Parts: sequence; structure tokens; C-alpha cells
Amino acid sequence: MSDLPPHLLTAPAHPVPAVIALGSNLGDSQQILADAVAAFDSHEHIRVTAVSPLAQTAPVGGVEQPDFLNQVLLIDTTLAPWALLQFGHALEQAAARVRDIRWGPRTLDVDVIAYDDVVSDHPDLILPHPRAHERAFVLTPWSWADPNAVLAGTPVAALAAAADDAATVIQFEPGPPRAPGRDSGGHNV
Ligand code: PH2
Ligand code: MG
Ligand code: MG
Repeated sequence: MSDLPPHLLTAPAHPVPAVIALGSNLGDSQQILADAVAAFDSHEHIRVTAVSPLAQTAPVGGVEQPDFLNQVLLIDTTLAPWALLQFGHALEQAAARVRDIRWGPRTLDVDVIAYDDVVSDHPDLILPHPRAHERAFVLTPWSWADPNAVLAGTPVAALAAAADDAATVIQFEPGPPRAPGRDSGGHNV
């Protein structure tokens, strides 16, 4: 990655805000996302400032696959953009150790959606994320975490409402723990 430009490699002197999107549709997605949030929060150079509720979302694009759980984190960080992406990839790899590998479904996807006001067209890290503005599975939980969020000049809540997948995104309501000997627990994933 020697051709990465300085604005992706340079760590900021003071914490800057960034937006992270998490997704999972394989394995124990609730636990996998909770572990990812904890890992972000325990990183020395990251402070999690907001965590969205979980969104249950229909898969967008690609093959037929289970619904996702998606979540958005707002962070402050002194990691450079590239280092932040590498941290996300390390978490993906840690989660992948327990998966039944198939194309499409994933135990954990970590995307950097926005990093301060950095704009990047480098193919290995485009900022803001090139498809975030049209994906309600990112925009809706982002708007839950920050109702005043703006992406490239447009309110995130407005982008979320206009996205093709808007109607498929619902707040995930985990069911109560199942009582022993009963088979209805209200689980909906
Ligand atoms: N991620 C994708 C492709 N499609 N659909 C939903 N609902 N949620 C995702 O996180 C997702 C997707 C590729 O990263
Ligand atoms: Mg993704
Ligand atoms: Mg990804």
C-alpha cells in the first residue's frame, strides 16, 4: 500500500469524528456485533461516542441470503483513516474464525463510512463510503444514532427515507430469553 496518500496515512494530532457501519448475517450476529462494539471501545485510540440500536435489514444486492443485523457507531479517534480501516479488517478476520465460510453471508463486515471531512478517491479506501448515501441499512441506524447527521451536505435521515431499501429496515427487537420447555420466545432473526 505504498501508494496511499498522506491524508489516509497521517494520524491526527487531536481526536476526529468518524462513522463506522457494522453488519452481520451469519453466526450469532447479536453477539458478534456486541463484541465488535466492545473492541472499538477498548481500542486505545478510539472512543465510541454513540452506538445505534440494531437494525434488522433485508439483504441488498448479491445472492439470496439471510437478513442482516446492521449497526452504526460514532467514534472519535486519533487513528489515521487507513489504520482505522485496518483495525476494522482485523475484527472481521477475528470474527471469521468461527464462521461457516460461504460467498455472500458474513459474520462481520466493518465499513468506514466517513472520517472527519476527509474525501478520498483511493480505490482501497473511498471516503465518504461510495454507496452509503443510497443504503438505508447504513443511513437509518446512523440517523438513529445521530438525528442531525449530514452526509455530503444532505441530512442522513432524508437520504435514509429516499433509499430503495428504506422499507426493509426495522429496529431489531430481541425477544425475551426462552423459558425452558417452551418453544416461543419472540425471536425474530
Ligand atoms: N452488506 C453488503 C451487501 N448487502 N445488505 C444489508 N442489508 N446489510 C449489509 O450490511 C449489506 C447488505 C456488503 O457489505
Ligand atoms: Mg459493507
Ligand atoms: Mg466491507
